[in-house]
Amino acid sequence: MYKLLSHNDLDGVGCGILAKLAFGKQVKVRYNSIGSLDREVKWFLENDNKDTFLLITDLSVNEESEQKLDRFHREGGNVQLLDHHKTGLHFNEYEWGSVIVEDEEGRLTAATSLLYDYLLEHNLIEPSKAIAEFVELVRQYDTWEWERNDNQEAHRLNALFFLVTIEEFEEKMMDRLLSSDHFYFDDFEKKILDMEDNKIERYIRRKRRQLVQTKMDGKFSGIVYAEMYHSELGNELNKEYPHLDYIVILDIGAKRVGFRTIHDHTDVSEVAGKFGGGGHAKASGCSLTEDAYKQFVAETFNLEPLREDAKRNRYNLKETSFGSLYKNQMEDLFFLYPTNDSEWVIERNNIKLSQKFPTFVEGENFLKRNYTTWLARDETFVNYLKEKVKKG
Ligand SMILES: [Mn+2]
Repeated sequence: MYKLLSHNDLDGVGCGILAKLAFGKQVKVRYNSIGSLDREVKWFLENDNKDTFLLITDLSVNEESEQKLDRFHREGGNVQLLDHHKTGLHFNEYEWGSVIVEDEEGRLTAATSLLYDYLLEHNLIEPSKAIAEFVELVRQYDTWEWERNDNQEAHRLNALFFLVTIEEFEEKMMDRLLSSDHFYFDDFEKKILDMEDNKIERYIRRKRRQLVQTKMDGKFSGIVYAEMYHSELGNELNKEYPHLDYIVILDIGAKRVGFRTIHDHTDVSEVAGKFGGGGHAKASGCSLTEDAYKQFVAETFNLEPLREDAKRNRYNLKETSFGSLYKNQMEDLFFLYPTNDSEWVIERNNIKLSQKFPTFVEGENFLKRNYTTWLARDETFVNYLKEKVKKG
C-alpha cells in the first residue's frame, strides 16, 4: 500500500492524480493545508501499517515530524518526501528527502513534475503525452511561468480546479489522461470557464475604480478591498497603474492583507515582513494586525479613488511630440511635453516645474505619484489648447 500526503492546491492535487494513475486502488491520498500536514504524519506513524509506503509531496513537515520520519526510515519504513520549495532544501540531507527547486535545464519545478519524474524513473507509471502535457500545465501554473508565456490553458486549468470539487477534478482529469492522446478541456468546461472569465473581468473593472494611492517607506502602492480573485486583480491593477510599486489587497472579513507586484524593483515579501507576514518577491501576505489596519485602512479611508486615464481619446494621447494633458482632483492641469533637447518637462497650471525627465514614462510617473493625476479627456485638452492660444 501507498499513502500520499499532499498539498490541497492544484500542484498538490496534480500529485494525487499521478499517484492514483500509478498505484490505482493501492494508494490512499489525503490533501492538506500547510497547517494540517504534521497531524496527518503523526497519525500515519502511530496508526498506519508499517509496510505502507509514505509519500509526501508539495509540503514540508516540521522539525518534530522530521525527526520521527527519520527514525521511521532508519527502522526500515518507506518514506519519500518530494518538494520544490526553497524553504525545504535541508530535507536533501536525508536519504528520504528530495527537494529540487530548479531542474537541470534551469526550469523551475513543481511538485507534480517532480513526482512524475520520480514515478517514471522507478517505472511506476506508463509515460504518455497527455500526462506530460497535464504535468507541464500544472508546473507552469505553479511557478507562474504561464504568465510570462501567456499560457492561458495553465491559467484555465487552475480556474477549473476551483470551480469543481477536488473529487470531481480528480475523476475528470484521470479519465481524460487515461483515454486520450492529448490533454484538452471538454465543451462543458470551456463554457463554464468562459463564464468565469467574464465574471472576473467585470469584477476587476469595478475594482479598478476603487483603488486609493498611498506611500510607505518611499514606495507607492494602490489599496483595494477584495475577497476574491486576488492574483488576477493584483496582476491587472499593477498593469493598469504601472506608476505604483505594488498593490495592497485587503480582505477585511478574513483579516488578511495581500501584496502583489509585477515589478522587479520591488520585493513585496519585504513589505509583508514588516507586518509579520511573508511570501515571495511578487506575491506575499500578512494578517491584518493593528499596525496594518492603521496603515492601510484607517489612514487611507478618506482618500478619493484614483481615476483611470481617459481611454477613448483621439487627440490627448501619451508620449506625443505635441504633449499630453493630465488633471487631478483639485482640477489642476499638468502639461507634459518634450523640449528640443529631448527632455520632458511639465507645466502645472501653465507654470513650468523645475524637474526635467529623460523619458516620457518618468515624467508621467512623477505626475501620477506626486499629484495623483490622470490623462485628461479630449474635451479638456482642446479647451486647454484654445486658452493657450488666446494667451499667446
Ligand atoms: Mn507547489
